[in-house]
Amino acid sequence: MADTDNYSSSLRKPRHVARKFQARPQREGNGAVVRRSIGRFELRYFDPFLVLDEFSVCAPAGFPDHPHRGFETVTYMLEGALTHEDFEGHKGTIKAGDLQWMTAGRGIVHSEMPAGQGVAKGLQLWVNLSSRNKMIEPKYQELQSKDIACTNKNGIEVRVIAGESMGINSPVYTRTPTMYLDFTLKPLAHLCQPIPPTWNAFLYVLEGEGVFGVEKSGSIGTHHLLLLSHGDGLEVWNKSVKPLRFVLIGGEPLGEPVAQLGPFVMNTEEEIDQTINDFQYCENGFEKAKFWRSEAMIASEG
Ligand code: FJE
Ligand code: FE
Repeated sequence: MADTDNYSSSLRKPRHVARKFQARPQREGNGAVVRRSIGRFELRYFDPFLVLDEFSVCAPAGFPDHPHRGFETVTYMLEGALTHEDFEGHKGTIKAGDLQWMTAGRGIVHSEMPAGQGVAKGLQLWVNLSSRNKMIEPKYQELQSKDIACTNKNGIEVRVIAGESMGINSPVYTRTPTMYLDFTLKPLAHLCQPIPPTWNAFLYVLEGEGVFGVEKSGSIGTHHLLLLSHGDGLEVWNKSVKPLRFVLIGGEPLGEPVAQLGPFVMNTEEEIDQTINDFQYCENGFEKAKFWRSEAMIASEG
């Protein structure tokens, strides 16, 4: 029997839930609401992950012109649509099921605003970059919903945002090795997903409720973040009568010092001071910030 079989347990050391956090709504950006799990006070950093926000935003609220340096933002849409535009002229709209994997590298200034009148919901994950990648050229990897690899077996549907699951691979290149899987389990379905043993991994529940790690443990529902212990994979059971949807995310820890000032994430305070300087004087990657404002910003000011 294949050792990736997701039906019978094939794990030597299953991971269990080490810590559980409930993500409560808070204000961010300009009138937007996020449920922040990673990145809040009690959970500053889960190497290599800096932030996980479940966002919900309706015009005119949004995330107008702001910078990033030193990490990647991964925006995965759940509902509605989000328009982004940056100071290089890169612009587009991502819709439910679409993905934008943005490597900010040395610098991006952009705006992220809901498209049209409905609510835009999704997840935004910030993945840290290693010191050797912090100052690379910015890059986008964008996938429409129809181009995201997915498969369906034994009551389990998986959409592979990054990494590999159930024999399916994502085309996304992750500079910091990362897995990002969106699972939906029908009632009675049982999942057994391998995870590289040295990686940090967590999951976030989007719909329904599930039993994670240990079969006899209690069910956990929406807006909960579960940090997993070390081990070679995760087992999940849907013992409810509704579908269970969650994302499972893992990454190789960088093991480097983190110096953060909001959307700037470097290794040392000196590098943060340099970044403030670069941003203020539009240098070292922020040149194009000098005369740029987003169309969204211009429109809102009339
Ligand atoms: C922000 C720096 C930021 N969570 N979820 C500071 F980068 C942001 C920011 C976001 C964001 C954007 C989207 Cl589309 C989704 C997000 C933070 O843009 F709000 C502050 N205060
Ligand atoms: Fe941003």
